[in-house]
Amino acid sequence: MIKKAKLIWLNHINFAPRNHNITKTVYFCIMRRLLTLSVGVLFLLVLVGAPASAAKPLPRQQLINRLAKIQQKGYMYGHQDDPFYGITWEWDDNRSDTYDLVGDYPGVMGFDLGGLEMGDDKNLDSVPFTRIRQEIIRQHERGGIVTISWHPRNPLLGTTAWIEKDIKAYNEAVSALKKIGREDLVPQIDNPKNTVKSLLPGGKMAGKYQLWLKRITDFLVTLKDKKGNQVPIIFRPWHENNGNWFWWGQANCSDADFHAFWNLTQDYVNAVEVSANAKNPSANTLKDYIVWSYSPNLQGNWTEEKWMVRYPGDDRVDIIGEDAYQWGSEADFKVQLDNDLQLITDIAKKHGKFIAMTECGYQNSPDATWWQRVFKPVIEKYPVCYFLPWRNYSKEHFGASKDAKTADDFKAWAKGKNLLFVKDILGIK
Ligand code: BMA
Repeated sequence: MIKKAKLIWLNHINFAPRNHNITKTVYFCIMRRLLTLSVGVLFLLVLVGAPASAAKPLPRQQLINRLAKIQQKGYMYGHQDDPFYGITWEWDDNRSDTYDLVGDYPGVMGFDLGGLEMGDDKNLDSVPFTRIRQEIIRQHERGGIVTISWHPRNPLLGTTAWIEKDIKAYNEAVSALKKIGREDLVPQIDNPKNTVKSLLPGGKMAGKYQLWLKRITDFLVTLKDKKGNQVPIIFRPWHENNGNWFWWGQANCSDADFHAFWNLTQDYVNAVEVSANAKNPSANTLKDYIVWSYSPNLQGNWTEEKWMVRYPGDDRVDIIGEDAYQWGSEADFKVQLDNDLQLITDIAKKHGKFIAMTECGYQNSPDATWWQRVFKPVIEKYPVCYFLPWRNYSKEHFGASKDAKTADDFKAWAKGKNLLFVKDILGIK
């Protein structure tokens, strides 16, 4: 394009001198030579510059560029565990609540690696990792986008990701044992608030955490398309870290330890080598395939200063997400969501990042008009790149489905131009 544009410019420029003291013939002869010379130089420049300009952007950059273009068009629908089960079915192949309702797959599909760190065959929601791998590749090959979260167990206590629940269960067991006079059976546990610290270099569980990271990355490097190329992903570890429910939450580890932990995780993952990509030889570590998403939970009254306390840094984050469910009243939810989206939009603009609703929904969809009446008017005020309702299964569902009360409302929304599914983003590379 540049080459052509320059030539056009050379052809159109007015070379005629204002002062006619040389003949026209001599003048045009000189100008023709100059023109030939310029074209030659231009040709050489193009040749010399060729290797640099031919270098393809890294796959992670391609995904970032694609997100930017998609965002111009609208916002994508995302859904957790979409192809594994829905409100009324489980483990069918090639089935999706989203597809059954709107005839297309979510633009973004979410998958969770919780349990992989233990060497388990299935994740915390009973999805076999072989199936997760297969569906990640399928989503990529159909032209959709993949995001991965991780709810690992507590490495110090050997329990779950939910430290609050674990401590409650422990305390209940202790009082039950005390009641029957069997204090001697009370298991001695480490202080749960030391969990993150124990994983850092020099910590009691530092070696175990290296093994966990190895298991996670051993899986990530197997995400290859039919041509053997690594699948680019959005990775979203240590989410909802401003809450107190996860062991990496703000109430359970210091901000300094959180930063050290994020960096340790990211630096390990990024450095892992992947097999060669013939079309893009410079893409050779996981770093080149991962878009990093940082996603605290809905707070409703953030200040920028408070929000920034745990932000890993501009060189470490590409997407600023937020997990936001309506648990309480509709009025509170709307105000809180609006406040938070305003704040993260401002931060994202300043720092050159995307924003996304990395988890969301209203559990079991009790309100038939929730999507368009409550959720849509708020998110449409902001440049949200995608929103991802959590999983649909019989006991707990958040996403679109013909089996949910919200089916008609969501279907009507999906008919509009802004809500994007895989077919809507296929042409956007
Ligand atoms: C939570 C719930 C749990 C689930 C976990 C990980 O929000 O949906 O039932 O195990 O996410 O998917």
